[in-house]
Amino acid sequence: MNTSPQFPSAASTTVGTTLEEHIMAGQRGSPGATGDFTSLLSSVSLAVRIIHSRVRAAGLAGMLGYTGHTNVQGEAVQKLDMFANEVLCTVFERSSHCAVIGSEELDELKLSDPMGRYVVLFDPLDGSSNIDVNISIGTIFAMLRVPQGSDPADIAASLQPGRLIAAAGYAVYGSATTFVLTTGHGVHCFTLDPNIGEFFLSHPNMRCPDTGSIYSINEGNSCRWAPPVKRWNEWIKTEDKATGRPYDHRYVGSLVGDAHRTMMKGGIFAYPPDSKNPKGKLRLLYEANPMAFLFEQASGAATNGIDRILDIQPTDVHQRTPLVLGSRNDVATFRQFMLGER
Ligand code: AHM
Ligand code: MG
Repeated sequence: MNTSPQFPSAASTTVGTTLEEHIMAGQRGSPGATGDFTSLLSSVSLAVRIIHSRVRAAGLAGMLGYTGHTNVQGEAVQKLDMFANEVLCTVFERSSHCAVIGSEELDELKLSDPMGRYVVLFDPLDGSSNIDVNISIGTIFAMLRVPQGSDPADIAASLQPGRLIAAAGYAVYGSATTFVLTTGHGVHCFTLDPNIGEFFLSHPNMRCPDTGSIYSINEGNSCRWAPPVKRWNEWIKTEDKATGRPYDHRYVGSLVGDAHRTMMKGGIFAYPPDSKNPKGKLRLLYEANPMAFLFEQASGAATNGIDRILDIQPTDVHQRTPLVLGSRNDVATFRQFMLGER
């Protein structure tokens, strides 16, 4: 009798597929696809690998003669978030498929190729306050189609609700560099092999658990919260075996880090409004919408505390919103507190 372990055959699993193969398979499965979308996704992957390489060297910036503002050649050393912004703008401008570029680091939308069919919106380096302390940071992006017959120069092309997103994703430059992507057919996570510069599928079909046991919020802001948020916060810390409370508390302070943990382990991340940030802190177009699209694709949920993030009609490119995302049951419980139902 053969007692050797049964490994899945290479053909029976998609784990190990490269990001490029995954993107190409998506194009083959979409009859009539022009390849523009595929090409834009490849551009993001290239930008993320370039940013990864600079992030990994960031710790050396204080050594080897770097002064902080000029390097050994006397050239100005760019801040990492500015560098990431330029890399993304450059790859999208070169792609010729991108009509409009919007970035958290740009004051205004940038018109790119008038023939382009896509709007790309991104936070080039999320969690930038964590750069100098070697904690996970990341890149967040969303791609939308320019609505048929509309002029990309018209700002309305970029101010679309998140439910119309065609693709969204984020990269985490953490203990490994991972790239989490959805094109509206589930969420897939790829891990970078830095030696060969290739992303490999490591977590296909990610699913955020329906209920978790971790809550993530900047508790230092608690004195500035409205009473319903304070009540929810007390509730989640109160012992009750039947409902798995108290939840553990984790807060990285980089949305990509906190959201990625929440996606993998479940639970809830919240950045509610407070007296300092009455409209919330996070940006609707560059942070909340892409994350909300990913969480809904992974069976999770994302609201502003009450309403679905993806239904918000943006009115301004740099608009902020409260953001509550994670396991669908945990997000629903938070909503009950906000509505006074608990
Ligand atoms: P940014 O670094 O792109 O400006 O993003 C804002 C960050 C998020 O990554 C994170 O969730 C949040 O701000 C943390 O804010 P705070 O330090 O107030 O807790
Ligand atoms: Mg950010």
